[in-house]
Amino acid sequence: MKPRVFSGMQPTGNLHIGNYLGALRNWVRIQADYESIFCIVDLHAITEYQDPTELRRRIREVAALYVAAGIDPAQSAIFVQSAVSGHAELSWMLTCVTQIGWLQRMTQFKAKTENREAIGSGLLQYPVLMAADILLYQAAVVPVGEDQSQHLELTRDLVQRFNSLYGETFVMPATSLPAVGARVMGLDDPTKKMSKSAEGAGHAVWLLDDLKAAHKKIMRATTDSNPAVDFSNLGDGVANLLSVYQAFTECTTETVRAEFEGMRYGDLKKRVAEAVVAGLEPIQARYREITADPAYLDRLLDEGADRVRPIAEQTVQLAKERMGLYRHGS
Ligand code: ATP
Ligand code: LTN
Repeated sequence: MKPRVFSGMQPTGNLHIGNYLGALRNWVRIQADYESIFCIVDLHAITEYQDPTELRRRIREVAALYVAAGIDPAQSAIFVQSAVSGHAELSWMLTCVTQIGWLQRMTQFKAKTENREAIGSGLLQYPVLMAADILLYQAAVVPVGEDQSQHLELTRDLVQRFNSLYGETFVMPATSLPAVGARVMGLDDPTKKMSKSAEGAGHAVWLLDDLKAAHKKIMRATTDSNPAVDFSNLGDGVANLLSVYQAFTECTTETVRAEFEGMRYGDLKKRVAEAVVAGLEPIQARYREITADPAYLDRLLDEGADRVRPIAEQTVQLAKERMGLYRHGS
């Protein structure tokens, strides 16, 4: 049997090229080598208020983008987290073996709660739910962008703690980061990670951006006061553009160096913009095809949930049995 891979994205906003290069494209690449399970994590999304109508729409949009980017539903299961009750159940069991201090140390929690007064406890619990997602399917590999590394370390700590308290139960999952594009930075501010929830029209290129608009955003990206590419002195903005180019064209670092050393920023941006547009065009074409038939997506998500539910149920039973919960085990 193939080892399992699990990953997910929150339906909290438009997907951007960081989500694609950091995670989604890696999923597409490895899906054939694993029993692949890809989730739309709506329970994570509600850790911050979401307008219900908008959330419903976004769930379908993210699902359609998974397929448009190349996830093959015949090969990989695609489903919505809240359709499988085991996520919430296992999350509670794991909560009880998690120390509050582990959660308070998470940089994402700290960043999201900085200068805020009313903080929902879901935000603190967020990494426990993420651990439940992964452990529910006994996933061996979790392909994500770099910002999720710390959450995966916490998942491994939880496996260790649970297994040592209750006996071997969960598979230890490994993190898989892409070689290039694991942390795409904002176009308007290359010191900040490109993010779904950031404000600012020039911050991110969305996967569904009008292609002309996408081109324009790259042309307007923040660089630095140098006139041309100098590899001995690369500013953050230029380094980000070069890695976006390398990720989209799948060329080597040597090729990038040879092609761009000494090139003026205006010309560099044009090349990067062309590479991004060429990468987005087929995704958008497939997206239009997929969304032309709404029933297709419903079917696909129902089938995905039906496929993974028995695995989830088995793990929940096992965890209950190990913990001595009512009527499980002898
Ligand atoms: P938000 O910033 O609103 O929390 P997000 O853009 O980080 O949202 P997520 O749903 O949290 O999006 O992330 C989905 C996947 O995309 C994760 O695997 C994450 O690591 C990856 N990812 C997110 N942003 C980037 C980025 N800028 N570069 C590379 N990978 C990214
Ligand atoms: N926290 C992740 C989304 C996520 C996830 C997961 C990723 C939820 N559950 C399980 C990998 C495996 C994020 O990208 N913000």
